[in-house]
Amino acid sequence: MTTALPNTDSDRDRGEIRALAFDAYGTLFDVHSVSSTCRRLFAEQADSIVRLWRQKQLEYTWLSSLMGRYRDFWWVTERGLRYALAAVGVAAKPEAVEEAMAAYLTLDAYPDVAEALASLGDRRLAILSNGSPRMLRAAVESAGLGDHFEHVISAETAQVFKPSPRFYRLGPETLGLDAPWQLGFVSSNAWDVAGAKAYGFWTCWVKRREAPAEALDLSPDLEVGNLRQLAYNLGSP
Ligand code: 2OP
Repeated sequence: MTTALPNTDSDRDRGEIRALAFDAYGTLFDVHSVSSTCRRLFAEQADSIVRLWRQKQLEYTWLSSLMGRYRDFWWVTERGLRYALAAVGVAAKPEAVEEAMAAYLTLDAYPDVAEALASLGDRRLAILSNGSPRMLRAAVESAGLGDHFEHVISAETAQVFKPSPRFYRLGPETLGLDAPWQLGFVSSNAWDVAGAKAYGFWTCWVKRREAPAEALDLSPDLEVGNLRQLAYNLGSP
């Protein structure tokens, strides 16, 4: 049964979409699926570590871009983990840090992803992510999603992270689109959706967690609860 969906299409016309680009971490891949590894490594401190790890990983991408000191997503991810361990007071052995980091290369895809990508198969699909090329290649292969994407586009090419316009520009450039609104951008990270909307994309927010929308003047063109609802809303091109 297809659930009735809030039709929150706003000013962008979805009919102009020529390609869809997906955020990776939190949208296609569940960053909290490192929790089982962290629980084995860090016991009762694991949940605090995983939450702080994701928060710091993102903060370090924003600081890196604002300072003009790009370091790749693997580097900021490791520094975020080191901060989280120190903040929670866990003195982890180097091999434990390595094992937790390795889990980032094999994150679980959310259960709705494969089916939704298959049903969107008559569209041009890409990933547009902060992830380093190696991280994204590993996660896509590990989740068996490789056949769905025409391009896997990494911040590495722009040497700057989201929400910089210099990052989002990679999408239309790589896909050969004439205008930003011909790209439909899909993310579960509301701050990422705001940045993509500011750049001019048609945007869909996949509200995977109970959290309010950003209190900014940049709302998504469509809000869904999962990627199946996105596929249902978009239908065929
Ligand atoms: C991304 O995949 C960090 O979720 C963000 O670009």
